[in-house]
Amino acid sequence: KTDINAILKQLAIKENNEAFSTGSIWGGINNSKNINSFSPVDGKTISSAKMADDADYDALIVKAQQAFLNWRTVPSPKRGEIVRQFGDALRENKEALGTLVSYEMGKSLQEGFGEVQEMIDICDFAVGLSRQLYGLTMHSERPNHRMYEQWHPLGIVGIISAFNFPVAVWAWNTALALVCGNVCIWKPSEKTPLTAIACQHIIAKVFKANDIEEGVCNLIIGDREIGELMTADTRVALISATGSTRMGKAVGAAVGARLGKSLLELGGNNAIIISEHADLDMSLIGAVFGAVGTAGQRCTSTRRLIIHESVYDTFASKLVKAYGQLRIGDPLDQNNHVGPLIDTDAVASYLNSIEKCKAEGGKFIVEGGVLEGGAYSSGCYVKPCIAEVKNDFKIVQHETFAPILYLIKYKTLDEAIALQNGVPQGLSSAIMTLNLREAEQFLSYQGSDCGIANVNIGTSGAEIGGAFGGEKETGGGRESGSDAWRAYMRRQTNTINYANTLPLAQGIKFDL
Ligand code: UN1
Repeated sequence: KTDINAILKQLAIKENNEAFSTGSIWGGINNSKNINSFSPVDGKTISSAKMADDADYDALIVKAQQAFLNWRTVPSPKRGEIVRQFGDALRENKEALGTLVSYEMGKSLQEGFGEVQEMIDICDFAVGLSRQLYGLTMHSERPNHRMYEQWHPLGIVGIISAFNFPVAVWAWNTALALVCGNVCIWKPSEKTPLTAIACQHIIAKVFKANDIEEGVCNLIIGDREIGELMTADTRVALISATGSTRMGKAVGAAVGARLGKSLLELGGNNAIIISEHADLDMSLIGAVFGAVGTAGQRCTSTRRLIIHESVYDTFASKLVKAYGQLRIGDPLDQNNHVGPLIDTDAVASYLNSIEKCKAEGGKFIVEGGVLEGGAYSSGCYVKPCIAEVKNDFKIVQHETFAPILYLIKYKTLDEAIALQNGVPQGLSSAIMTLNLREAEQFLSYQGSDCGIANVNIGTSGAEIGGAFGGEKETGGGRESGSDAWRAYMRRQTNTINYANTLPLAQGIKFDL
């Protein structure tokens, strides 16, 4: 049995949940407002964290601004070395942190460990990147001139993260932002403050061991008001926000109003097309993991299956059988496939979506419902369910963060692609097919309109090496691998004249 108290102790939460000695955790000292961290696993309150107020926020910004002045002068590979040490510290704490993620957020232990693995992977990626922040050089149109571009740090990067990946998304942003020379302020989800405090302890120790001043990596525990202060603040150069489309629109508008930079990772409405040329057994694993993994609470969760009419009945019955075998329960017990939803509000929204789906004519082939009593006493455990629907149902167009899977039938690939694209969101997509023509059409300019498009892989479980993000209401931002680092830097074009005359561009003559 998992000893949560020992884990809290290892992560320095129990004995000191206000501030680690290297500081940078900001919670109001005279503030009576606390955030309770409640585990959806057993309904218990794990601990509480103090909320920061406006004055804390201001003090924090001043400290971060000060820290930036020095941090930007540390050579990037040296910053990479600190991130390397952070990755090692995560390796040491993988089990404890992964377990706390599972307990505070409710995802399965395997997925909790997987989330910490993503953090380790992005650290490794960022270490290499710290020597590869390349700019281009260009040929000037003028003789004896040199033109090139450099990438400079932005300053303060504000990170607003969601409960579903309570620590990995922070690490994706932080590891890149740090090697790029920025300082960070993290506002985690109010639903998962303890995993955030644990991460702050881990990273603060690394900074301290390297004699780096406080203020490079900061954690602010607060509610929406703190988020609003950050988004409106011209001292925060970039806001990287992960969450619902509703939240993202508010953040995008506030940051846009001051012409700041934002990187938005918002909702998805991810579909897998199951073609008549699909390997159905492989498709089953991708579809079921995509739909019920993390209890359907990933941005990349599979919400819709678009199935060819010739394999529809066969595949639907495979799904029903597979759902019948799912074990729902304590996510810390590795025998279970599906853990709880994050809280009872999420359960209410799940129930509400099922009702709406039925009202629009959805036919459930696997019924949903809330599990009660005994091991389910937190009230957060629900049954993954499956409904046959039409793509244009209002509820199908909407992202419900819960394990509700919608089935849609198609005849032609063009129709399937149009259905797949026919939603406001554009994060992840997939096709299951062994037919090359179908696969290539799906990946082409006439195919999926999403930021992520896979063949013979489900919609969730992206690796950190690729750029992560999506189009349309998903917000357009890209995090993690590829050249996503550019979002954390400002580009400067430099032209140097080493001639003894000053020719003007475009051949303009201007003699004095
Ligand atoms: C998210 O759901 O916010 O692709 C991120 C995946 C994970 C990340 C999901 N690597 O499912």
